Amino acid sequence: MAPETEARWRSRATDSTVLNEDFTNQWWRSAVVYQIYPRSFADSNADGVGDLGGIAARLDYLAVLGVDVLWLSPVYPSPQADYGYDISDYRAIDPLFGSLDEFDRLLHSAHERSIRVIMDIVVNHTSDEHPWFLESQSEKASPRRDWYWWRPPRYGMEPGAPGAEPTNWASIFSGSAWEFDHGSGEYYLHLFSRKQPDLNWENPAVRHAVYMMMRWWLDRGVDGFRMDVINLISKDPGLPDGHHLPHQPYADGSEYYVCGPRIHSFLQEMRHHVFAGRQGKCLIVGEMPGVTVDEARLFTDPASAEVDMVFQFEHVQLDQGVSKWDYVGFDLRDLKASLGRWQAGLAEVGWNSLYWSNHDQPRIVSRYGNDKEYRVASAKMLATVLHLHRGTPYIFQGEELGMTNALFETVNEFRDIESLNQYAAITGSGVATPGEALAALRLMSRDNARTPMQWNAGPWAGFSTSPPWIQVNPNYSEINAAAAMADPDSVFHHYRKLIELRHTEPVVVHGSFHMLLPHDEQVYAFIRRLGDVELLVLGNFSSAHAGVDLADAAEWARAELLLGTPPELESSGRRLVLRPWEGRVYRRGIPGRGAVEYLDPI
Ligand code: TEU
Repeated sequence: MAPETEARWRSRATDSTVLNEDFTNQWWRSAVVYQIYPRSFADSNADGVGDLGGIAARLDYLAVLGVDVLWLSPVYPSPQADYGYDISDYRAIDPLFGSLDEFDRLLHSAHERSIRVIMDIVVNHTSDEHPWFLESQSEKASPRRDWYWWRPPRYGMEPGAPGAEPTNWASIFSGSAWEFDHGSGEYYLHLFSRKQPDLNWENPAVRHAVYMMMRWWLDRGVDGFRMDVINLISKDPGLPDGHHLPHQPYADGSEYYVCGPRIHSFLQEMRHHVFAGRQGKCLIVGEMPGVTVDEARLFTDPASAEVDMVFQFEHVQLDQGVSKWDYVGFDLRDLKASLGRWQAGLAEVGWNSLYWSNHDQPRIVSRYGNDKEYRVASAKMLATVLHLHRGTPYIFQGEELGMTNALFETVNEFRDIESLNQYAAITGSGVATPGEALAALRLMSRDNARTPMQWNAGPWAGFSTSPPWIQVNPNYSEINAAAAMADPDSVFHHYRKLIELRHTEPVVVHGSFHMLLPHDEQVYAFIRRLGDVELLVLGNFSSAHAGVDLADAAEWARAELLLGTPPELESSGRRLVLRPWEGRVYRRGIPGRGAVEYLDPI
């Protein structure tokens, strides 16, 4: 990396000398990451599927937005059974997306714009078409047999018969987590689809093959990795049966593979072998379903030398009951309790990632916001509340436009393996009618996030000149990047301002976090404090005006309004008033720190 570019990046790191703590090695604390799902971002060769050429053509858009890092969902060769999260060659680019040369050019163009690029690496499992698995499956004596989890049928059971699986574990994509291989008469483990066999990280040869591959991409200039389900790589080698779930054909085995017995030693070994000598240059974020606050402290404590931050799932499962398909409604107090706990838990050690959306979650404005009358207001408010927490924000493509969930009429319009497997499983077993199954998919399917990026009001929303692989959301004529960039009051420009704030205000990056009004059902309110600067951040999660009862409301009402629109209703001494779905940010200097003392940091 050219020294001047490094210098320009370091200058971006908000002046941390204020705190005399060396954050320069943790540049990502003041960075904002933009996630691209290449299949749905921009198509440059008219095949209806997004590609690297499409991303390259939109780098200036991303530079105007002001993001610091691009996270590319997988672009490696893949049979696309799980749209790239099933990799058949780790050291190439799928022709669907382009070529290695095109990738190198994209990387260079991004770096020229001071935008880093991290790759999505999927090493809990490979594709069943990866040469490693094909060789492993070829014969029991294969030198790669132990690269995967092969086991004989359950003792005394007819091979291939229901119940003969080595354990009773459910796959995360429905059905058993074991696939019977007629050729060898054994089963192989796949926590996701049968086309995604799990790698056996107990085998050091597997681990070192992965480390060499990751170094290969770093040597090529990439700036780090988002590591897919990385807390699932260590399984309890005894492979015990899991506990049965009501009305489910298979059991929950997660206690034997989520944050398994050797997870910390594997991640420390990975960090050492892959990132030694690259101190402070890369970002490593681990996706960790089921991770707890205490575990995240260990994973992200710099002293552990494992990962820089994790994606936890608590705040995106609050509206889910026994499964993601069992919608139970949303209560703002649950959200504040969850995010508040993560803010407190990682206040002294480690670091939080901050996200509402990604390629696995429905659109947040449709989920926790209001995608009808108050779409713009709620999209802005949700962004304000999230981006001003302490941690690194992630924006999923289209979130900066306030894109909404799609309108899927029939099951044939869905493309996602998780959704289609779920539909087949619950309608096939009679647990749900097709109508009930479809209703659940409409709410929670990952396809809600994967409809094409809406660039303009032209054909196919400007995503492609050909029919896309998945339908465009019909509201693209209103919601699109061209219209948003032309409207200074748009959700896009609001995100731009939030990113600017993170780049210019040390309190946004380094300030302590203090939750307010935890029991208020309408308002999300908190304080950020650094030195003698305080921010008050407010968000109204309702379609009604909301009062904010604070002892020093009158003082805040006179403070500087950093973001949001001046209040229409006069604030009384003890109460500020927010419009429906409004977000607002005040800043004040703490005079002689005599200011009102709030709740201790929770
Ligand atoms: O997701 C892991 C994961 O936890 C999700 O499958 C999640 O449970 C579910 O989708 C929530 O609805 C990662 C990738 O992000 C996902 O796209 C892949 O399908 C999965 O791993 C397997 O690689």
